[in-house]
Amino acid sequence: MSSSAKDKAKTPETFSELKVKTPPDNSAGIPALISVASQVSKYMNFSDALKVSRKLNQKGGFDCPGCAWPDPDDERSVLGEYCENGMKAMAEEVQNKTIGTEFFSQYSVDELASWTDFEIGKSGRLAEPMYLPEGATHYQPISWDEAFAKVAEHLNGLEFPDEAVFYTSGRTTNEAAFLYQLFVREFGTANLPDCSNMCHEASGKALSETLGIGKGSVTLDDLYKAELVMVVGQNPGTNHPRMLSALERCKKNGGKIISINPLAEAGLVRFTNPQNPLKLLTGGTKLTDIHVPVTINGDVAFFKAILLKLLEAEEQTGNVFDKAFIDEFTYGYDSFIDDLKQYSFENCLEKSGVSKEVFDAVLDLIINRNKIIVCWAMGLTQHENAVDNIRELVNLLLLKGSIGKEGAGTCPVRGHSNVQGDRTVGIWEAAPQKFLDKIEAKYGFKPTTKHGYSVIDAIKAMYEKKAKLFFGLGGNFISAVPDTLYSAEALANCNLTVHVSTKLNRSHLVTGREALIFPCLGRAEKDYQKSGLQVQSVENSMGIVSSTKGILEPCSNALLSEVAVVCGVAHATLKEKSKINWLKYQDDYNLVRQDIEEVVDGFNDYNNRLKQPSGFYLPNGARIRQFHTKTGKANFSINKLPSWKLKEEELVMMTIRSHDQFNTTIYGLNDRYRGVFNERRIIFMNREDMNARSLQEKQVVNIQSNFNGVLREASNFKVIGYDIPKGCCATYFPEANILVPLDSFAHTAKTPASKSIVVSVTAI
Ligand SMILES: Nc1nc2c(c(=O)[nH]1)N[C@H]1C(S)=C(S)[C@@H](COP(=O)(O)OP(=O)(O)OC[C@H]3O[C@@H](n4cnc5c(=O)[nH]c(N)nc54)[C@H](O)[C@@H]3O)O[C@H]1N2
Ligand SMILES: Nc1nc2c(c(=O)[nH]1)N[C@H]1C(S)=C(S)[C@@H](COP(=O)(O)OP(=O)(O)OC[C@H]3O[C@@H](n4cnc5c(=O)[nH]c(N)nc54)[C@H](O)[C@@H]3O)O[C@H]1N2
Ligand SMILES: [Mo]
Repeated sequence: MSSSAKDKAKTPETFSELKVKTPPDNSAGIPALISVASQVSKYMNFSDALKVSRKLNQKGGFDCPGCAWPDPDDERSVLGEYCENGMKAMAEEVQNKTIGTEFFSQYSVDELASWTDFEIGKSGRLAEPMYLPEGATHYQPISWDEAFAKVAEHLNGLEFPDEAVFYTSGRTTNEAAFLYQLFVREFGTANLPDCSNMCHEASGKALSETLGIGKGSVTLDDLYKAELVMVVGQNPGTNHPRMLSALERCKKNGGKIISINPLAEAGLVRFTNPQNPLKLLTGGTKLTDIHVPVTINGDVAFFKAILLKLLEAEEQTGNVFDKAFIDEFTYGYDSFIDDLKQYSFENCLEKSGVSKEVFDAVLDLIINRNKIIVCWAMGLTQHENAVDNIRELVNLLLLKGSIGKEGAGTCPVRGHSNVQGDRTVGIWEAAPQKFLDKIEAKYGFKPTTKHGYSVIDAIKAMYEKKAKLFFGLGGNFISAVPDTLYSAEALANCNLTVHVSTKLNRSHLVTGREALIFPCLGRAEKDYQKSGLQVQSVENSMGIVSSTKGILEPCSNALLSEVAVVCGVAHATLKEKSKINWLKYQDDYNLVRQDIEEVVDGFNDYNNRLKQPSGFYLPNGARIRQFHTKTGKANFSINKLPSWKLKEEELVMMTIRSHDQFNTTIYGLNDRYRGVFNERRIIFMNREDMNARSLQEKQVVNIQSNFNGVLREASNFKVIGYDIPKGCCATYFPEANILVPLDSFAHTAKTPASKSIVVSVTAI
């Protein structure tokens, strides 16, 4: 009998040989080069590696799929604007192995599901379309035409268009994403959940409401010129390594850096720029001036403590706040201050878990500085009160007039390389009416105005059989979403699951009754269409749109581009009913960009401006103090202190990334910067918490989460004593996703609260 969807969704609970060392206090440098060399030599052809390293993030080259950090507008390193983890991302995509009919006839779906995510990922690049018929144990080959016809038959067989769910992961380019949402809307639904729902959705909500734009306001140049950069809930040494070069430049110009994080992440402490041979020998730059070991979800408390002391100083001296800015550009100051005054400084500081000494040092750095940037990522967005976290840091920036001027502003650091662009061009289950009106005006059909499902709603709808078809443009849904076992049942309830992917992943193995895998070109590969070699475009974390063009021959002749897949599915499904000639877009992507120009603001002269070597900036109101909010001003907000009531045996757990993974793609089993080698099933704990539970180093435990009376359990994790605040612990994503309750998410944004899960730990 074949294993259940739940069994297949779980990561195997086996161990490797765990080694633990003292975490280093320096990042990048020579060990980073060694790590790249090892990945490249194991998994890539040498000539590909050479080509890729020369073109990665170069002007006119291709955009690294590793992260959304922008490339410098001015000089770019001659060694290539790449980093250790960027090259690891490439070694993963440009693998020297492919898999197709032979591989899938050899291994059943059940067997593949028993492999670790690391093993699944290293099997090779997907090279042909595959189909899993109902009841079959193995995937089998299928032609593209037949595959498109299958999707069309299922879609057209649904009772309502809302029974289909169309997920997007953030690697999809602007061109593919625009066409995809256009197809979905013409088909008749707005069910467009995306990885952003699990990522920076809370930032988008908080920033739109307070500053009138759901994106950050700063440019790289601002980072170089800031007097103070606060890096909150983010681990750039691992997840955005090129950001460290920008922070280094800021330091050189006299800027100060504060990191606010339960963990003293290595990259922030000291950084050796791998592109600077002198630094490699001399040991690098100390980046962080003050590290603030805040407790998990202690950020609102910490910011409130700061705000209270700034207010006190302002009342005494009258020169701490930027009153001219507050008067002219903001709304809600008085009620914000009235609310703030109700909090006690001591209580806030205690709740933040930060010592008075560290607090005073931080206050000292903030009080007289007026060019402040706050950078943040998942440490702020994946909590129930995530929107409050972000609104509270905006309050600080507003008091200081630190927005819309040089060297100051908001910097939510995006994850996937084009997650921001996807949203800009319409991947949005709750798109603004203005955008829908433009679609109607241009194409002559009326898109539904009903909001579609976000990720969490989509899972519930599939579980309840209200949705019956799942289509994923990229990503690894089952491993990325919360509540793995519930979500596995949700997917298994579908009639058909379809994934457009470069690599095999667990989502291909936790299927609906039937399943399809559509193999597609990766970023580094040349995209040949009728009109010739195609260029595509992406938007980075700072709102710059630039071109990306593959440089390697495709790993298989059977691959299609994402654009071609979308056009193929749309054409087969909508046929003559469609108002759109789908196939013409795939012949020439310039035509897609012409349409984007007409429908989305800020893309005028798109095709021409894309030829500029560094791309072009999209308009950004907050950057120029034009706040497109309901009040027409930048809004102060009122945020509550979260109230944590842990029982004695409970801990708060965050699920984080190791240094050797890209989300659900596991590059290797090490987490070098945290001193962990050869194992991922680990839980970092404070040593006092270990003692209180009589737990030894490397002891095997089970972890339970009890949420609203529902018990979830993840088995077999090894304990590692670590420098983490008392009452807090950490595990890796996706192994611990099984513990993240589906109903625990950010209020109003629905970002799963994967950084604050209440758990207890039991020895076995
Ligand atoms: N190499 C690599 N690069 C990546 C990714 C990857 O997996 N690998 N993923 C990409 C994606 S999609 C994203 S979204 C980003 C993710 O980038 P990050 O957000 O840096 O990733 P996480 O590992 O989730 O790290 C969150 C950090 O927040 C801290 N933290 C957790 N809870 C709290 C809290 O309550 N308060 C504070 N102040 N800090 C907290 C953790 O200790 C950790 O340092 O990176 C992108 N880039
Ligand atoms: N517990 C917990 N859960 C989390 C998080 C967390 O911190 N903790 N983080 C959340 C975040 S921030 C995010 S963004 C999501 C990530 O969720 P996803 O974006 O769904 O997951 P990824 O692991 O990035 O997707 C990897 C897969 O994408 C496919 N792929 C790679 N490149 C391409 C390409 O160019 N085209 C196509 N079509 N496919 C490609 C490959 O098949 C690969 O297996 O996970 C979320 N889940
Ligand atoms: Mo993300």
